[in-house]
Amino acid sequence: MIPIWAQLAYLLAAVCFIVALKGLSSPRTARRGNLIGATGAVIACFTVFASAPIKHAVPILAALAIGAAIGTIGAYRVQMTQMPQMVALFNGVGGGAAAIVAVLELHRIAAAGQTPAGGLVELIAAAFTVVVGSVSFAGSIVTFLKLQELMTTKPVTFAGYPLLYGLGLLAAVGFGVVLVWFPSMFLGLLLAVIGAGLGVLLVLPVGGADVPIVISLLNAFTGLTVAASGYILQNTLLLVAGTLVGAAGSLLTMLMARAMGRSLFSTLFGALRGGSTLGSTAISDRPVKSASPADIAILLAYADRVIIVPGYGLAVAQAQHSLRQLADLLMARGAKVDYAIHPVAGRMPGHMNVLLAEAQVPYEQLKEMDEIDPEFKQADVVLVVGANDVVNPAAETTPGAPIYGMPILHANQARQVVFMKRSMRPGFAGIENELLYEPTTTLLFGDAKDTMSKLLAEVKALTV
Ligand code: TAP
Repeated sequence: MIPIWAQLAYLLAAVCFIVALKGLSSPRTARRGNLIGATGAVIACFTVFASAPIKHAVPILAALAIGAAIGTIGAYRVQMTQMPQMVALFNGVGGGAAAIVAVLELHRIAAAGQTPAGGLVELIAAAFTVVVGSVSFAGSIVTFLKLQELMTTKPVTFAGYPLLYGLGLLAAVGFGVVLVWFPSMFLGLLLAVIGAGLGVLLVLPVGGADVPIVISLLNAFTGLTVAASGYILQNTLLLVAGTLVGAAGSLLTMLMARAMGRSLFSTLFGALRGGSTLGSTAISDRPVKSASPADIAILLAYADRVIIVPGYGLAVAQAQHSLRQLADLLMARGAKVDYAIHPVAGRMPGHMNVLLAEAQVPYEQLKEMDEIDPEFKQADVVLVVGANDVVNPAAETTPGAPIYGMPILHANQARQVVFMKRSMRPGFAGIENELLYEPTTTLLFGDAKDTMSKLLAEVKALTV
């Protein structure tokens, strides 16, 4: 029986998780939300230890210390651009842990030789946790390998894929049913292997640009397995926390798929129909117009309306601080300046918001896609800093392109477009951007941090 104080502590932790989610929904309150969520987790861990006698406390505490050390060092060391991989790994470990708990419970139930207290439902929850937790674990490892470019980021398909996947699903359901009638650790392990195989198969056909959507889906899977293991262990907090993660992950998955202009099904299995293939990365040698920082400074200094489109290259170059100084200077000269934030700019949800918030850009200047898009027609200059796919018209004009159907920022409607990038190489989707060749487009070649400093110096010189 859980003491009343412990039940109240679990309730407090659950409230912390809900308030944390609310905080995480806006860049302004995200940091506080994160801290509140972490506080909830600490309260939950403490309550587990203090509310009942714990067997094997020493190895559990040692595991906690090792995990906390790895997590802390990893979080400090990871580059902002590698955050999705890190989230994938953390998520996968959560799914794997839930699967291990369920296998051990099956062992306990089988050894006791009697129907568990929760009856059939507990056994169904155990079978579900083992399969889905293993899918999440193995799938997350493949997403990590793809995003870290330790394996190809292109969709991987092969002739017998649908048959193999179908057989895997059948085996998971079939052995799951057998396990419910004859619980054993062996069947649990067999289900874990089948789940891991399904996880690998689920992620292989997904192209690099869609991998973050799958990370979010696997995150939702982990949430559901944690909720199910809460049922197995009769722990209400696990049930609540898992349900919250499952619901938040499902919503995020749907929102991201919508931002990419695709259904979840075509995100996962589009490559099998020959749909989501990556484009050619060949670089065309057609002529483009390029200019020096001094030329672009004149263009910007005399513009009344400037829209900045930040992208992945801004994060790589870490040019956000000089970009903000440039924007401030242009505003001081009387221009109206805004930042157009595409939902999948960069490499993770909210990437540009985090980056620009770090440079103290006021939130009011960060405009979401729907809000800013009609304003491109009135813009004198659009400054595209390290972005590419999010302004690529191929998303509207080229059926079969990997980004076809994705809503884009219509930078092409502005009077002048300036691209700051290092070369003619394409963006993440690997396809050419026709906008680079338009007569209204000028390229300012170079690392964005370097060229941004030069541009800033030139605009300052014009301002004095
Ligand atoms: P991308 O299309 O990847 O383009 C980035 C551009 O930055 C490239 O053209 C690159 O050109 C330039 N660049 C790279 N390093 C630079 C540097 N140091 N200085 C200046 N330029 C630099 O970026 P995007 O427009 O932000 O689009 C995001 C893409 O990532 C989309 O395809 C999206 O689907 C995908 N994706 C998004 C997410 C999320 S959830 N945000 C996650 C994973 C993938 P050069 O090499 O010529 O410099």
